[in-house]
Parts: sequence; C-alpha cells; structure tokens
Amino acid sequence: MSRQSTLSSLAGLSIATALSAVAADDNPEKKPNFLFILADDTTYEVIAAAGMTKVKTPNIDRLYRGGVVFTHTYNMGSWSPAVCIASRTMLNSGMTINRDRRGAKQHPLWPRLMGDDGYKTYFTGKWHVSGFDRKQKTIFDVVKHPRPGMPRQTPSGYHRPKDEEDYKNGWKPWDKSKGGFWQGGEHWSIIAADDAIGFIDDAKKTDKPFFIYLGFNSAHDPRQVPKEYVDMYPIEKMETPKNFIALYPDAAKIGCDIRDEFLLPSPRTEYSVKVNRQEYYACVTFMDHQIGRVLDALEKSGQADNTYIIFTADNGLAVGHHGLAGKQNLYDHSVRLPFIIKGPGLKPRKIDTPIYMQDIMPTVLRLAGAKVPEWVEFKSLLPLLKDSNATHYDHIYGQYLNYQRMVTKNGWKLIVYPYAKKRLLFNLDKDPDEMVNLAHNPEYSAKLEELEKLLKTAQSEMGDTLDINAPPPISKRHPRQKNRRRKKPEPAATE
Ligand SMILES: [Ca+2]
Repeated sequence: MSRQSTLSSLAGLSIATALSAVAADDNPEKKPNFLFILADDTTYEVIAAAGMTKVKTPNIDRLYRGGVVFTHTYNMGSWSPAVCIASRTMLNSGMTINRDRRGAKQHPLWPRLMGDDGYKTYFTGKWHVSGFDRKQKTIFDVVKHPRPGMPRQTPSGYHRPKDEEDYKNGWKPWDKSKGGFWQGGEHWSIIAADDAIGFIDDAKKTDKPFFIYLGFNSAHDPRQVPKEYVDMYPIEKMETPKNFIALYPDAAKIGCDIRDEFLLPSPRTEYSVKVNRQEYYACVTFMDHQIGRVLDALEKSGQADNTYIIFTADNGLAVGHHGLAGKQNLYDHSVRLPFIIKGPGLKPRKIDTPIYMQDIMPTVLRLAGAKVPEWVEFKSLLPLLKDSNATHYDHIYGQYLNYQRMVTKNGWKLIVYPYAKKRLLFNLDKDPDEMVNLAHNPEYSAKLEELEKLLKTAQSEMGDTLDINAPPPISKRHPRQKNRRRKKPEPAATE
C-alpha cells in the first residue's frame, strides 16, 4: 500500500493517533509493527501495577504504565469446557461465541489477514484454535514451537496439596521429572521468548512490517517454574481471596465438576489455596521475566518506536475464589483479564469502559490500515483510544455451555444457572468480589427484572437459543472433561 493510500484509509477512519503514528515514522512507507503477547489463564488481578495482589510483574508493569490499560476486559465464555479454545477461536475469527466456529472455517483468520495486508507474520507457542492444524503453515509465514492447549499434567499434580506433609513429599513446580513445561529440556516460556526475540531480529532483515503472535502457555497449569520464583512468595505471606469458601455449592450443576477443579483438594483448605496461588504468582512472574527479555530485544532492535505492543490473556482463572479453581465460570476472576496496548501515538491512561479482549483483532487491523472484513463482529477500540468517553458496547455478555449465562451493565451483573435454577445479582461497584447475592432482596427486584430482560436481548443478539428457564437435558458428552489427552506433547518443532 502506498503512503497516500495508507493515509487516506486511516484518515477515512478518523484515527488521529494512528495517523500521527504513521506520519511520524522515519520511513513513512512503513506501517506499524505489532507484538501481540497472549498469556494463558491469566486473570486481571495478577498485574502488580494494578495494585490488587502482591504478585511481582516489573515488565508487564512497564507496559501498564506506558500504555493504555483497559481495566474491564472480558472473555465472552465458552462453548467447550476448554475455555481457551473458544476464546482463541473468537479472537482469530473475529466472530462471537455462537458463530465463531463456523466463521473460522469459512473465512481467513486474523494472522492471514495481516499477511495479506503486507505483514510478515510470526507465531510461537499456544494456538488452540478450533479445527486448525497447530502448525499453522497457511496462516503464518513463520511458525516455531507450536504447542498444544496445555503441557502434560501428571496425576500427582491434582488434588494437592492436602496438607503440609503432603506438600513436602508431593509434586513440586521445579521437579523436571514431571515433564510438562520442562518437557524437552528448556522451560516452554523461555523457548517462546527466545523465538520472539529471533523473530524481532529476523524482521529487521525484511522491508515488511511484522506481526508477532507470541502465545505463552503460562500461567495455565501445570504451574511449573524454577524454585527461585516460588521462593519469591513465602507461603506465610500468601493470602486467600476475600471470597474464599471451601466448596462451591452448585459446582456440578454449573458444569464445574471437571479437570481444572481437580487441581485443588476438595473441600478447599486455606493452605491449599495459598500454595496454588503462590505457584500461580510464580508462573506469572516467570512469564513476566521472559516478556522483559522480549521487550528489551525490541528496544535494542530500534523498532520499538514503530511497534504496538499488546498484552492480554485468553481468560481469567479462579485459583481459590468462590471455592473454584478453574475458568469454567462467569465470575469476574474467570472472565476478566489484563489488557494493555502501548504504542506510537497512544497516551498512557486507564479506560474503564468494558470491552471484549477479542476487540483487539479489528483494532490491530485498523491500526495497520487494513480493511476489517464484514464478518467481524467484535468492535475496534480506536474510537475509545481516541476518546476515552466514546461509546462502545451497551452491555457485556457471557455464556458457558448450557450451564451458565451472564450479562453486566453499568456496574450491575446477573448470572443465571439454568440447571441449578438460580439467579445471582451483584452490585459490582459495592461488591467487586461478588459475595452478596441481591437477587432475592425485594429492594432490587426491578433491577433483577431489568437485567433478566437485558439477558434475553443479549442472548438473541448472540444467536443463543437456550431457554434459561427450560434447559435441555444435560448432554452426556459434555458435562465432564476428563483428562483425556494422553498424547505426549510434541518435541520442539521447527519452522
Ligand atoms: Ca486459557
């Protein structure tokens, strides 16, 4: 694309920031680069700069302080117990939860669109998009170390630790004999960062702008890292979440009697939650360290000024909130995730307008000056990046199989459990930990009714045909996700 056509397409989109970014570049012909960093199972509260937990993330903090932070970023849920797959299929197809699988088969995916727009596209790490070969030869120009949905867990990594004695003798994050992230001899997070650093170096040799998709498998379990990272979080200093309970009362009826929930013993103990959160924080910090290496390499390459860096995750994770361990629920800890975009022309600030993480797909296309295809349903963030008060979505929607539905608007949230026949109504402004269910409080009956109507509207918009008052019989195929994957992870593949 010529400079003139780039500028005219950008100007047509009324994007002052992108326009100035492109125009300000030393080489006006060159479009901006993109470093897209996608973490796995990383909830919104595990960024130190956000001040919500005692996790250490000095490098993500660099992005947080220097970029635009969207504080209320959601994943829409999942049509599979493997929430990652739905999130990533939506991300790469640009289509919402009940249309993304078909769309992903019918239309070119996000990285292919970037390639078609003149980008050299690079991929390493976790892909996990429904129905696609992980090697992704036709989607990216360069692929290194494509990984499955998760490293291999071992039976000893479940239902632990029962107590301090069990911890002493049991599974440890740094025990390389357990494979998983250690499979192949080098931790997968290190390899992913090494690959990204290689991509940055390679990109200097081409005239094309780059699009790097760096998919960490962390902080998904198995929560494996070197011991020194676990030691950063002494167990006596760990805290249980405010909404800690020993058992979630409706777990089976909301589809939460599955693999992720077996990581902790049941009933949960404060000790087991503290150990799991210690290891979770350690995984995030270890990933943060690798991200720091990539950011440093980008700086050194001289390409940072013309590169948008995005850090986000596919979904959140409970790790002891509400008596839950996994991400198969619609509480904020499991549907909200970190989202930062830093780059040319973007003034650092926080925006609390709710967005979906998948909005990044059309956003990047527009920042690149590419056309957003008509099938893309998620919204570009450029109007919000230009004006923090711009309108975006009217409400945020969530669904998990037929077990759970959610809608949230203006600080209020309704969760419906069709099989458990329950409604949960939360005032998120007063009760961010979602502990006080107001659904049975007559004072809020009008609010409940309003959100029930809104949920019906949202279901209709999203092509969700579930009757929440009369759900179909529970499918025998789906209620449990046993640990079916028995294949060993692939050895280190090459491009
Ligand atoms: Ca995930």
